[in-house]
Amino acid sequence: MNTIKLRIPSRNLICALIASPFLIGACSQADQTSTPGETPKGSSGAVHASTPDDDFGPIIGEEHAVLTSPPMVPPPITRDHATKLIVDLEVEEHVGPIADGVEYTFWTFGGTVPGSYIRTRVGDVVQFNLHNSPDSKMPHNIDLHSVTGPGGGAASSFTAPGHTSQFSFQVTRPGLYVYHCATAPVGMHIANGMYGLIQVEPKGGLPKVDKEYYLMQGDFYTEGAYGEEGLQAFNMEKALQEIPDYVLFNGSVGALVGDKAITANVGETVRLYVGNGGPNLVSSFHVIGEIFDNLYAEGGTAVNHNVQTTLIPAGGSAIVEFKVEVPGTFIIVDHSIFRTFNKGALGMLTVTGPDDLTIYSGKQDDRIYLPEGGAIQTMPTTSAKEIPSTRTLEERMAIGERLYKANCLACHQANGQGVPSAFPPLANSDYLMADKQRSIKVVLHGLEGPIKVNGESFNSVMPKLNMSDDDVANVVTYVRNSFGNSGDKVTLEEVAAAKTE
Ligand code: HEC
Ligand SMILES: [Cu+2]
Repeated sequence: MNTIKLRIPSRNLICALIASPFLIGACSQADQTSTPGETPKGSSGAVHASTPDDDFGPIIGEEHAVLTSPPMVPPPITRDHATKLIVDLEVEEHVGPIADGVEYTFWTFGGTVPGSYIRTRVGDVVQFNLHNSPDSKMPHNIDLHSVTGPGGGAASSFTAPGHTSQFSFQVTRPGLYVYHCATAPVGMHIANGMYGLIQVEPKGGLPKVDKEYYLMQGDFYTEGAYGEEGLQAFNMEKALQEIPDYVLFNGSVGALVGDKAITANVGETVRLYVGNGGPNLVSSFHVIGEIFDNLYAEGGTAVNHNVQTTLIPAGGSAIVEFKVEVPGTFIIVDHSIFRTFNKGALGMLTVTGPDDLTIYSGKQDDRIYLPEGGAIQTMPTTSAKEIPSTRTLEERMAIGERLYKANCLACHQANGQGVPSAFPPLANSDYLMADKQRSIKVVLHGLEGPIKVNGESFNSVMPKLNMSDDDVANVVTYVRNSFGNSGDKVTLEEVAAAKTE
């Protein structure tokens, strides 16, 4: 043992000094096998040493995963072996309330924001069937942070409307993981609600508690300010500036308030599985009037105790546990507190039962915690960037190619070939080439409704992309001179003209 222990630091030092990724891979593998027996295996809730437990036992049988909508979670897993776990998750786009009198077009995993809760046991081989509803306008995919593999499954799960993708992965590390859509524009898919949690239970499960709930924070960016009535469109500009109108638990203002509050009885232990979908903000998660007895920080294995507020990164999670000792209403907040009282990040845990005047004596009045209402928000007006008024065709092609890859490729594909019945081709597109002004307008404003491209009918939505005039000129120049198309350069004047028409 002594000799092994002495070898480790020196090998690590060598590994750290070697730049080759192949050698580093070999190093980390050697590290894993050189410390057998030093880690307590499968001890749930314990702080693990560096060596993960990769002995999952045999995979026995198969079952269909129970999926639940927030704030509920499926029952704890009781089987003592890994299995083949079949998950069927449907992506669905719908208009729903984001606040009283305010509607938003949500894109969802399983019809809710956050998406369905998925519960697995370490070692399970998950067969994932991602269905994209035929009513969807967009392709979607899924990146699960519990997956070890490129893109977390994103590349294998790109699914056009009305299609199903299947892929499999083994869950090898216990914890609480975020999943989200990773289809470009990624930020927009996440901002529209495409995230949820997948739990990987350790062998033997987590310690038993009385109540378990599922909460997930997300930030939303709308054309209108907080509370402005009507159907509100996604606002790319605010998303880029990271100034949300709404910061929410479970997808709408009041989703966990009043008779929708989560509940417990005095004396019970409560476990909250908390995620943060972002896309931008980090949460300072706090329950007013409680202390987290146990905190699985960042959804990992190490347990901290007696914590008041925990940071949950965008794309991260936490598991918090506490015993409720007195009755009352406990307010769940993001302690970046304007988000709570002015942007909607407020939930409630209602605890019923007898008072304990030693622990807390005093009158409670939860009215003082109710949201203060809409904040007055003025959006900064954007001033046009300084850009050269003339660019050569070559310059516009070079910049346009980069813009195409970042903004258009996800839908129109690498060679502009599109996706049958979902995204029209730009390659040899008669629609694109017939009318230059019209093609500029498509990129400026997006496009909705029936069109014909090369004899094929499309009736879908292309989102507004909020590009500068210069970038519109660059990318339209690029697509009109690529993939078998040939046209001339698009100028700033032509973009300006298309805007004013
Ligand atoms: C989220 C998917 C998506 C993205 C991103 C996207 N488009 Fe589109 N695009 C569509 C859809 C869907 C249509 C058809 C809309 C309809 O049916 O009315 C379309 C139509 C078009 C058309 C007209 C039809 C044709 O094939 O000629 C052009 C031109 C076009 N897009 C260019 C672009 C460019 C350039 C970009 C990047 C700057 C881009 N699109 C980004 C989905 C997308
Ligand atoms: Cu998506």
